[in-house]
Amino acid sequence: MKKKIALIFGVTGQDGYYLTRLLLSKNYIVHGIKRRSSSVPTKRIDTFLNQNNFHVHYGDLTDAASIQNLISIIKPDEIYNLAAQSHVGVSFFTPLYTANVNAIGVLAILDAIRNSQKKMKFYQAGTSEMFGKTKDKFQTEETKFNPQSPYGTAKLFAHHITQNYRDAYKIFACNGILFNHESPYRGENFVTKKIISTLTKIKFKIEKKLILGNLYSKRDWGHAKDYVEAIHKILQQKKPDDFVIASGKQYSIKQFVNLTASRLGIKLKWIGKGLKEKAITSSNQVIVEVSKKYFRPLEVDHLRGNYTKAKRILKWKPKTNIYQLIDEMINEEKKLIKNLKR
Ligand code: NAP
Ligand code: F7E
Repeated sequence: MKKKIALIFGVTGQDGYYLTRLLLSKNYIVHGIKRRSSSVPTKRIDTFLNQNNFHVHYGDLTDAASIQNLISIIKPDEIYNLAAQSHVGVSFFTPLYTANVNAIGVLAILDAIRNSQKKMKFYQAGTSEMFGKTKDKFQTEETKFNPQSPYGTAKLFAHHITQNYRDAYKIFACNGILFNHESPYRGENFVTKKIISTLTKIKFKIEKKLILGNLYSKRDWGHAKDYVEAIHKILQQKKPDDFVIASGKQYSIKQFVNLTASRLGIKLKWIGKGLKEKAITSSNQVIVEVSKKYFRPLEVDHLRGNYTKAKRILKWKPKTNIYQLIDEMINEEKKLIKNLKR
């Protein structure tokens, strides 16, 4: 049987790593796009670089010509757009760039697909940040969108333009609406990775303090490995459609700190309020503090997804719970620390 060809924008990121691993295990030929950068950007996917079925090309979502060229040369069966300026906080500092990549870049891919002779399926990496400030306790595919950041707003454009191209040009184009998903491959400046990495280093006396922003926002966290399985399933359906992918559970940042500390065997006591809130150990060492620096001009207070539609149609459900996720991330940090000490 002819091997399927996949093209992944964002192959060097967290989800790019897990999706590449999944598609190679399913015997796909995988092409990935990397940006030019001053340091080597392929750290996460180094392990695949010597495989015959894996190819990496230069390209950039802000360069429509590069997208058009790559699509016309590679002629993929499936295109996964995971590329984005993916940090919500940073999007307040780089709003135009974020919109160029996360919104206009998506339109450039869709337009290249529209102009192609070959039929191609398209997946767009949408986000729970599009719900933003929501009154709904659980968010579904029907929940009203109300984004609270340049990131969420740009992603909402991408969501709608994907639907427009699906309807107008009969392209097999789908949106995932993914809630937060984490792993040992998560970027260093997302809150789960930051908490786990810093608290593990504090446990091993390599660092002294974890400094965070808003402790009271609540998120629905799953494992990236499970979520890329849903992404793949979305493109294997008979009809193109949009799906919420979530765990259905919700924790605050403070609860995530407490869970991580307890898995590491660190006893914490919280004292103070607001910017003076702190966590201290039994020997009165302050190990968690709050700083204004990490607050955003607008916050999304709570997100919790309802993945009923994905369960019914995709036969998907999350496999990893928050304790397993935290333990896996802690174990990876411990390995890194061991290597550092060698
Ligand atoms: P990530 O680790 O930040 O990866 C983002 C990828 O996009 C990286 O490969 C990055 O390349 C690439 N990229 C950034 N700007 C680009 C540009 N101008 N042109 C081409 N590529 C560019 O993000 P992730 O966690 O894997 O998330 C994957 C996608 O899902 C993103 O679109 C994100 O917005 C979305 N999403 C993520 C979550 C989550 O919780 N993880 C939830 C919902 C939606 P470099 O490696 O060179 O930076
Ligand atoms: O923040 C709070 C922060 O940056 C989570 C991206 O993958 O998921 C991610 O976006 C919460 C926010 O993720 C710090 O204010 C407190 O309330 O880990 P985060 P995010 O903003 O939810 C969505 C679904 C995506 O689509 C995005 O691409 O934690 N918080 N203190 C902090 N956040 C960070 N980063 N750093 C702190 O020190």
